[in-house]
Amino acid sequence: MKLFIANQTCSQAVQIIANELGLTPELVHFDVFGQTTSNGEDFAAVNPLLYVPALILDTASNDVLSETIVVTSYLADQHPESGLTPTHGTLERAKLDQLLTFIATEIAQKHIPLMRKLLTEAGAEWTRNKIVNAYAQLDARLADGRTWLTGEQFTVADAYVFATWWNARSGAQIEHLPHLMAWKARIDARPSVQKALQEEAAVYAEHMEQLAQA
Ligand SMILES: N[C@@H](CCC(=O)N[C@@H](CS)C(=O)NCC(=O)O)C(=O)O
Repeated sequence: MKLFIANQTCSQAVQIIANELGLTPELVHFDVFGQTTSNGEDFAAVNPLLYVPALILDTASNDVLSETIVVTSYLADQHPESGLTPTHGTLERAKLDQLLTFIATEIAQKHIPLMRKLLTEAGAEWTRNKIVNAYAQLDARLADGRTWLTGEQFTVADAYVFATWWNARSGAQIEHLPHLMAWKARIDARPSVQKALQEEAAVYAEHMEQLAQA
């Protein structure tokens, strides 16, 4: 498999899940600003929307999966024994999908115009409040002492929140949320997460070096 990632983006969620499963996709870095890839491939041919993550599967027709929720859930579903996703069709799964959709729409996508400084002052304040409220919902889940967002089992939802932890870049203040901050310390220490960050940094540095020498 080949996974297209970008530095400090939601593609970390797929790396984390791959690491949890012991999968080792080839990592290709996409520079979202210059729009080049670390292996010279044309990323537009992989995902015309130019969004990471995009995963090329080892199927006969090299199918491409995109959308963070879909890629992470697909990989986890191939390994049900991992517990990273509950079984399709169960209420537990519906609740996980509800949480993943919430993370995508209320956290991940709301950060992007803030990070790109595309909003008016009023728009930025409204959006930051929405993000803080969304994180407060996650904090409230964790208030009962659970280790991970859905209970004692680490899931794709934990990986997704980690991968979109952009509050410092967007100016959303969430340091007052104690349960969420404790969750962050736990996930920072997880080996699959540390490996993802190290491998992302390595492929990013290699790509930047190539560009500097070009
Ligand atoms: N709907 C996609 C969006 C993914 C997305 O926003 N990717 C960002 C990085 S987190 C990206 O590739 N941005 C490139 C750009 O905006 O040009 C998903 O949920 O995976």
